[in-house]
Amino acid sequence: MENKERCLLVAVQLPNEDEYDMEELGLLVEAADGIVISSITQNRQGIDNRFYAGQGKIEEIAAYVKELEIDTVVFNDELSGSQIRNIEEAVDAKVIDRTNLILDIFAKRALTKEGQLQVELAQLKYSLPRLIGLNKNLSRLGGGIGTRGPGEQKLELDRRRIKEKINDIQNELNDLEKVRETKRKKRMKDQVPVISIVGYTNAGKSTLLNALVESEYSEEEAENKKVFAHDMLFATLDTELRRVRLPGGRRVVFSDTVGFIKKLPTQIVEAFKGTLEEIKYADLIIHLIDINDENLQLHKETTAKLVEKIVDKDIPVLTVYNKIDKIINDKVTTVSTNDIIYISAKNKFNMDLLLNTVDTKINGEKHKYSLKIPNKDIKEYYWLYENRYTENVEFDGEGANLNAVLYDNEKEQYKKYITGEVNG
Ligand SMILES: Nc1nc2c(ncn2[C@@H]2O[C@H](COP(=O)(O)OP(=O)(O)OP(=O)(O)O)[C@@H](O)[C@H]2O)c(=O)[nH]1
Ligand SMILES: [Mg+2]
Repeated sequence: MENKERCLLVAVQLPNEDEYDMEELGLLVEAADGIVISSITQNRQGIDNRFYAGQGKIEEIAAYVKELEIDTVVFNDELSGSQIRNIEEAVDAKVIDRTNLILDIFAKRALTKEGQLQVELAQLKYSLPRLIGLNKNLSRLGGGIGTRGPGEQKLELDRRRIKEKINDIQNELNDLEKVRETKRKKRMKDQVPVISIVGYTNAGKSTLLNALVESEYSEEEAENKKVFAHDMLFATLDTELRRVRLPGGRRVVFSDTVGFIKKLPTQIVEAFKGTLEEIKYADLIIHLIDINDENLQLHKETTAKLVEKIVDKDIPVLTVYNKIDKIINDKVTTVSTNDIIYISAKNKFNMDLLLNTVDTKINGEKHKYSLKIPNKDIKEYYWLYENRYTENVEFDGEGANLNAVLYDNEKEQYKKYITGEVNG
């Protein structure tokens, strides 16, 4: 507890913007392992070029810093390099902005090589214009002996190095993208449909993926396939794919990826292009929403807009409301339809309904039939056993008798084996 950075949150509220979500900023600080000591909001007509907030506010912040032993002042929006330095000087504490905070959380969470490179790229892109800010600052001071010249030279060097590094990372990411593409092509060739779970951070995407995995594998196997799910913003950074069988028996892949947030910094959107663009190749998108989210509408729109930005074609979207086990607003209905499903990923409530709906969206309607497959066509049986739901299999001398689920568009193909339709 003692070692946590003590943070003061500062938001400038402009008249034409949504009310700033201080609570979310606080959750971001916690995800970065900081502790929120207090917060200040200032209503202003515009942003102050030098100090972001008004000068009077900055003095107030300086007093807070002293009084409350603040280590770090966190601002609600992106600051320029010179603003950061001006404020740091005035308040005598470290100053960071929301983008930097998110980058910091991302840096902590990135587990894969690709994730780490993406974060580094975003960090470098964030720092580049801020070096220029420093540069301006020095020029304004006019330098003085021994400051301006070398300072500028060093800056130029830093800037060049950063640009080189950005290039290197970009190349490495391009190589990794090729590996990803190869895997994707294989899935397409094998006709394995992909379902992308998207949603605002903390909606329960990873918990849902884990619930799906549990329905599929034995306890021990499932344990090994579980992804990290936690009550914190941006618990997941890397895209995770898991194979699951739909009720009709067809194998699909569910993917869980980085959560969205309002004003996701552009450096991150750009750097995480590879990860985010996986959504483009989905056959179906599950938009997962925390039904108890106080800013549900805003967060829903944020996610929808980001998806729209990334995806350039029409991919069907299934809206899924999660966490209905702890509904706090008793006015909401929880009656599922073809396009809206209510679940509890944590309690595994309505998982069958969800999987059945996904199955229908991807493969169309299905029915269960009794079949008789003669020995000469026995490989048809093996295929069905692997790829469709089958039960009550019995072999007699002539072949296999079984029940199997067939999707409507393949009924014709199996017509000659079908002996009847099975209810239920
Ligand atoms: N009560 C309740 N809590 C849930 C449910 N599903 C998930 N949670 C909790 O919500 C928190 C966030 O879950 P995650 O699965 O990590 O959420 P996420 O969408 O993957 O979040 P990020 O990876 O951070 O974007 C965890 O504490 C979960 O236990 C649910 O159905 N009911
Ligand atoms: Mg997650």
